Amino acid sequence: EPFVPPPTDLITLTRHVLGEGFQRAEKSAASGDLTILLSSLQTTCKFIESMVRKASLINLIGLAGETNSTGDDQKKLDVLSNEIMINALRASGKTAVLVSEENDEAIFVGEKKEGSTFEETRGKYCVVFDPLDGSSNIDAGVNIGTIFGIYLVRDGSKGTLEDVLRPGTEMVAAGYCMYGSSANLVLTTGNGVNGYTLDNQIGEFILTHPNIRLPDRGKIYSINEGNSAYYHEPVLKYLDSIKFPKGEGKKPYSARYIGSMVADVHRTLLYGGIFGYPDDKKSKNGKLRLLYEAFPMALLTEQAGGVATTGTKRILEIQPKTIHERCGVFLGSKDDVNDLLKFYQ
Ligand code: AHM
Ligand code: MG
Repeated sequence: EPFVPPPTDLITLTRHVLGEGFQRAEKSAASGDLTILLSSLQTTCKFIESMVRKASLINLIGLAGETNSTGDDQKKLDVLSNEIMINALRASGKTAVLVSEENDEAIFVGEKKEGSTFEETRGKYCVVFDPLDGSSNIDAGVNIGTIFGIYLVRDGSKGTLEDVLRPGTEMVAAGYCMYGSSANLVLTTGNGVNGYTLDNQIGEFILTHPNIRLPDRGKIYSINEGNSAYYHEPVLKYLDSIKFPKGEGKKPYSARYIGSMVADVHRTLLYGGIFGYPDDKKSKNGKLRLLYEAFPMALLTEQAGGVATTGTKRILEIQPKTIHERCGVFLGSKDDVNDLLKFYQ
C-alpha cells in the first residue's frame, strides 16, 4: 500500500477555542480568561481519561477508602476524578466558585486552602460539574463521562452561592467529555456545538464534529422503561404512541438506553431522537441534577437545534434554589420532544 500522508492542518480544541472569540463570554470578562479555563478543563479530561483507561490495570476500581494489599489507600475512580478537577480548576486562577456532585458544599476559591503554602488566585468563573457521571457503569467498562457548566460571576461579586444559583440560560459555556472507545469532548460557548476527539498520540483534542446539529426528528427513544410503574400518564401515553404508532407507513421507534447520561445524550446529539429521565411517582423531582447534569446538557441540546424540557417547562429557565437539586429531563430532536409535550398539555 502506498503511504497516504495524514492531514497536516489539524484544528485542535485550543486552536479552535482561541480563534472563536467567545462573543458571549469574553466580552464581559478579561479577555483570554475563558480560554485559559477551558484549557485547564481539557487537561483534566485528558487526565481523567488516562485514569479511566488504567483503572482496572492499577486497581483503582473498588470502594473509596478501602486499602489494598500493599496498605495504600485505594481511591475510587469518581473520587479521584473529583480531586483532579478541583485541583486543576483551583490552580487555573480563573475560578471563584466550584460545585461538584461529589461535594456537599460549594468550594469558594481564594479562601485559604488547607495545607497550601501559597495564596490562591481567584478568577471570575464558576464551574459546576459532575466529575465522573454514570458511576454504575464504571466496573463494567461502559461509557462514562465528565459534565460541566460555566457561569461568569455577577458584576462586582467575589463569588458567592448566588453566582451559581442562576438559570441555565446564564451559563456562558457547557460541555462534557465522554470516555468511550475514544474520548470525545463536546462543547458550546453559546455559539453552536462542536465535538473534538482525543488523538492520544498527539495528546490533543481534534475538531472532528464541527457544528453538531440534531436532526429535527429521530428514530430512537432512550429512557429507563423499568420505571414505567412509577411514570405519570403523559409519559406512558407518549411511550405508547412511539411503540405502537398509528398512521400509514409509521414505524415504531428503536430503544437505546445506556444508563450513562453522557453516552445517551451524545448519541442523541449525533443521531437524534429523544432521551428522558422524567420525574415520576417515586422520584418526585426525577433523578438527574439540575446544575451540573440537566443545565449543561440542555444548553448543548438547544445550541444544537434541539429542545430540552421537564415536560412542563423549559429546563434552562429553571431558577435553582439549591446546588444539588434535581429535575425531570426530556431532551432531543425538536419534533420528537414537541410530540411528547402534546401529551403534557
Ligand atoms: P450518577 O450520578 O449516580 O452516576 O447517576 C446519574 C446517571 C446518569 O448518567 C444516567 O442518565 C442515570 O443516572 C441512569 O439512571 P438509572 O440507572 O436509574 O437508569
Ligand atoms: Mg451524575
